[in-house]
Amino acid sequence: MKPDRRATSQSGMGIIQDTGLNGLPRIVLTHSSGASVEIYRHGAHVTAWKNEGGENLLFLSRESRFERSHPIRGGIPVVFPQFSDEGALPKHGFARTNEWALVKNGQLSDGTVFATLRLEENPDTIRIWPHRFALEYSVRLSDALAVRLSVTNTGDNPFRFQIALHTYFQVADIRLIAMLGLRGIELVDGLRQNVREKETRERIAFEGETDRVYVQAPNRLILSDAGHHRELYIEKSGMNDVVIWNPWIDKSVKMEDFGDDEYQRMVCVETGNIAVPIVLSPGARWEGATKFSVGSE
Ligand code: TA6
Repeated sequence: MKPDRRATSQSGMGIIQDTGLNGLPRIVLTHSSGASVEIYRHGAHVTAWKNEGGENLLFLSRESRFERSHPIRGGIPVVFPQFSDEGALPKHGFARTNEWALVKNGQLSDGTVFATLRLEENPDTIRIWPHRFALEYSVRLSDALAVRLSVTNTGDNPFRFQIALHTYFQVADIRLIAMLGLRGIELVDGLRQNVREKETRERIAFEGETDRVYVQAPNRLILSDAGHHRELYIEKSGMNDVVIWNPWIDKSVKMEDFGDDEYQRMVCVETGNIAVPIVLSPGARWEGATKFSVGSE
């Protein structure tokens, strides 16, 4: 049976907290321009970033589950403390399947609206990852979407982690997009036994399944979406690596929470620290950020 996806919503400026799909707690930020962001506390998951015209710039699968036991498919999953299956934890860690608390929200003098969410260890995380930590995630909406993530070691022993924002962009046609800014960067190709090589292309087009980590990628990248006549600008800081991913045909069919044809309308461009895990000593704090904005082509 398909999950009950009914949502209750209110409209308004600023910040509302309400109930989203399947009764999951949700936060909606609305900017005076009409742009908005929807965040589920389940995973601190940004599921929509809409422009003034109400168009969602992020991809969200029509087959996504909205259940406490599963990550949401699309939007911006927060990956922590493990990337993919590069360790013994559940794939991409546990931040995306835990409920975060809303600790702060408001409006800045320039009109930016924001919400800050927090996740700390709990008996379930301690059982699989025996560390005390505090994650804070701040989501700011202005004419851009800017997110900032921090990790603090609140325990007595050092720990190591990987972290990423697994952002799904909504594109008009995967065959018409290109990633710009990665030429000359070393990549690890997850589809070819993690072979390492240098990217030679100025414009990276998508012609099949793609799953690559670009190590020490530049801080400013462009996703050109010719079908939508727009460019998405991705600016990162404190995050070294970039992943590009599209499941293409066969993998899409195997993913039960993803439509068979949906690979044509999405691409993941992920920012994070993946190739070299971060080690935090007790009391230490790490911080990284990514800003997304849009321009016309
Ligand atoms: O970031 C790329 C990746 O690790 C791929 O290998 C792919 O499987 C994807 O993430 C999605 O993972 P998920 O656990 O959300 O199905």
